[in-house]
Amino acid sequence: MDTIFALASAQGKAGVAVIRLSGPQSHHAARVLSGGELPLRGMRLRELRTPDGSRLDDGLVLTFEGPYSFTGEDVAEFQIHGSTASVNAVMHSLSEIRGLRLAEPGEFTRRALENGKMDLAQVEGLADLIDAETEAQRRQAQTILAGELGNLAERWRRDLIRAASLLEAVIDFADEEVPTDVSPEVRSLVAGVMDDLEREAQGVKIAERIRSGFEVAIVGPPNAGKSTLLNALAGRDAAITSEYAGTTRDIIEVRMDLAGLPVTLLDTAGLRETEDHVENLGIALARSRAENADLRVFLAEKPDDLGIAMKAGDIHVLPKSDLRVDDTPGVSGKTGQGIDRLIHNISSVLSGKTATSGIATRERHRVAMLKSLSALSDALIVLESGPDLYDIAAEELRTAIRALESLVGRVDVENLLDEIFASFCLGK
Ligand SMILES: Nc1nc2c(ncn2[C@@H]2O[C@H](COP(=O)(O)OP(=O)(O)OP(=O)(O)O)[C@@H](O)[C@H]2O)c(=O)[nH]1
Ligand SMILES: [Mg+2]
Repeated sequence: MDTIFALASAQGKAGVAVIRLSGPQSHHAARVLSGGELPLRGMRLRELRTPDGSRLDDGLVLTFEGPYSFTGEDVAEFQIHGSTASVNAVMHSLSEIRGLRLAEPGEFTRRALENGKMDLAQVEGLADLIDAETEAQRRQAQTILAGELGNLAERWRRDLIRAASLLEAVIDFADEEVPTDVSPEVRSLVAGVMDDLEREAQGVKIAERIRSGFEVAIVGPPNAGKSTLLNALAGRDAAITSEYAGTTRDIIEVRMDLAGLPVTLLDTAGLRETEDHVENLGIALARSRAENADLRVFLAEKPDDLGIAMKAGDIHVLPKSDLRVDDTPGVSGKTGQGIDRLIHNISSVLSGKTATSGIATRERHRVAMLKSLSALSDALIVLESGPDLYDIAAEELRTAIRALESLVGRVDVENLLDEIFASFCLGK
């Protein structure tokens, strides 16, 4: 096994940079640069020197002894001053030590997976945590990283193994008197797991939104003030605004953290009948993006003459509230009036949607759960035929169990690993 090293902290200037090593030579390499003995596990402040004696930096040297480390191997870390030149100098010295090489993206985590320090779902949770920008993303990633999907899968697996073994007991003792009918217990175990799986599979769609962001489209007639509103929400001039109707033609996207939820706001072309070819292209784009968005904000006097149907949860607000003489509530991108209430309304609709998210977060999880569900519903059908077909029912249960095992990477995942690790950054 090679010893690998990489910068674990971000590239660029920083107070401190962390360089991590993992593998059999990692403690040896740490001793070479820090000029002396190090504890198997612990921390020392040392002067770091190149193998031929010139000074690199002062730094903390941390050592971890496998298997009690992130990767499960012997690990060492240098915490040095975070300049590009200091990092490069230390990395260069490490590259000259025999048996050491630069890590590939995700390689530390891959070793942690291979050494059983984390399961595949936790690896995905870690990738999500590194990418997390908002509080909802952080919380969701932490749940997976803590191993909760693995725990859930383990509970389902135990129930299904119990169900399969009940059936097998009947098969094994087919010639003898079997005192009890096992099918009610099998049925109830299977139905319990199926309920959980259905709920979790449905929750994945929302969980994926938390990972990748909700889309909220602002729609309305030309000149309603959509672009002005987008700019006010974004806190910057992301879109051009003008008194000419038909200013916005492309979709303008602004990513923001809206009360802890990741949201991509879409400003769209004003909806109207027009002869202008380019404007019409923009209007068609506006309609299709608005249709597919998670939520639409209708900025219009009347939301129903726009040719886009309002769906449950959509929000209607009256435009340019600063110009109104009556006191009907509305919003003004110009004065900021009503913006807080609009943000509150958007975030409460989206938070309402997140309530149905479960623990599973990815399409991969959903596919595995659906596969398991379909085998379980087949098993229930076969069970109806009585003990003669119990062997077939048991086989269906085993198929369902294998599908669940793929959630945490016990089986059938070799082909997935490259894809999952491709999303990792260097040094993780
Ligand atoms: N008084 C007032 N004027 C506004 C408000 N919002 C926008 N305006 C003005 O109305 C005009 C149109 O604003 P935009 O934000 O470009 O409108 P839009 O809906 O994006 O228009 P299109 O891109 O053409 O569809 C501009 O002159 C803005 O300054 C508002 O809340 N109050
Ligand atoms: Mg506009």
